[in-house]
Amino acid sequence: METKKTIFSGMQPTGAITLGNYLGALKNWTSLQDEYNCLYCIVDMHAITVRQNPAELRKNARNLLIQYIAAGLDPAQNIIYYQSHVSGHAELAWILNCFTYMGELNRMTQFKDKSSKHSENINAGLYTYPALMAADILLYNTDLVPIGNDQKQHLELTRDIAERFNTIYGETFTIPEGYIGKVGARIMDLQEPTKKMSKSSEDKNATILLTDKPEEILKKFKRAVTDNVATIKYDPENQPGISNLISIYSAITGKSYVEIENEFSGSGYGNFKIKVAESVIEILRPIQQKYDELQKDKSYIDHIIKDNAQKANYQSQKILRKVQKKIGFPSIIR
Ligand code: AQP
Repeated sequence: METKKTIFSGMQPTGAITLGNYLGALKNWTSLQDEYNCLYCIVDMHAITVRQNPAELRKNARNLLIQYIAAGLDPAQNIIYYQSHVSGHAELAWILNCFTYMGELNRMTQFKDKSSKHSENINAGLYTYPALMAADILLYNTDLVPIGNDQKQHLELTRDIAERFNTIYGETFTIPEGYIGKVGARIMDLQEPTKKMSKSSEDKNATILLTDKPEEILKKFKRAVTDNVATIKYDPENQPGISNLISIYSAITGKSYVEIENEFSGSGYGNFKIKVAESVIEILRPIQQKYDELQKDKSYIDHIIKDNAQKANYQSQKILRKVQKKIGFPSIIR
């Protein structure tokens, strides 16, 4: 019998998730669940590398878990869980920290970016974030990791750490690969279309949230920054705003950029913005309905949280024990 490959991915509960998180990641995850064993984590331990309000963090984490399910991830088929409920992540991260060089961490562009954004709080967790990410992935013998471009460097480091460990102690970790499937769209900020749409953005008009009401979505698209060229053409360098709207419309409708350019040739920006907004409203409508229903079913969600954490704990213990034995930690006497 051919065993299914394992996929691991996660999102940080650093805010309400955006259309960028959905089109770039979550939407694609839902198409993987039949073919792979998937673990989708809510990486709350990563989130605290930036200062969080505790009540907000707890709320965002629960909402994110509900959004995973509302967007189509089946909790009976995928393991959907909070990182902080599986202590193996922290335990393996410590071990991997001892196999990660400072020179490697110094090269990570995300650390440079985040430390310049949060210059008042450049903590050690932000610096060693890639070792925790390596632990997330290696803890489950993950084969494939669907990641955006911004995480490629971290995956490379994960592979290096795993290979280093395997060379010293013998075959232990599966060496993970990036998942090259349908490439998720990179969605840009509606107000500053040269930077990516981010859930932690301060400008409410810059992001579309998965929970935004239809009228809010329409309003935000109408206010989206465009240009004076007056042609609907995919040209991110010269027309970043319009190109972003094209890529959103393409990710939703499955139409190519050229098809979209032809469909809207001669059309004004105002009309195009409305069409894009309507497509977003329609794709989010069933997700929002399901999200509202799930929010009311506290006991069902609590059951999923408990049940999936148990499954993840069970799987993680196997590899963690193996690693602990290989490095020479004494066995626990039961
Ligand atoms: N704008 C985007 N377009 C496409 N994909 C995106 N992702 C994030 N933003 C976009 C993808 O969403 C997943 C979750 O990422 P994360 O929660 O680990 O954090 P992030 O990448 O840092 O996302 P944000 O929204 O920008 O969060 P903050 O504001 O907290 O930094 C990843 O697969 C990512 O590629």
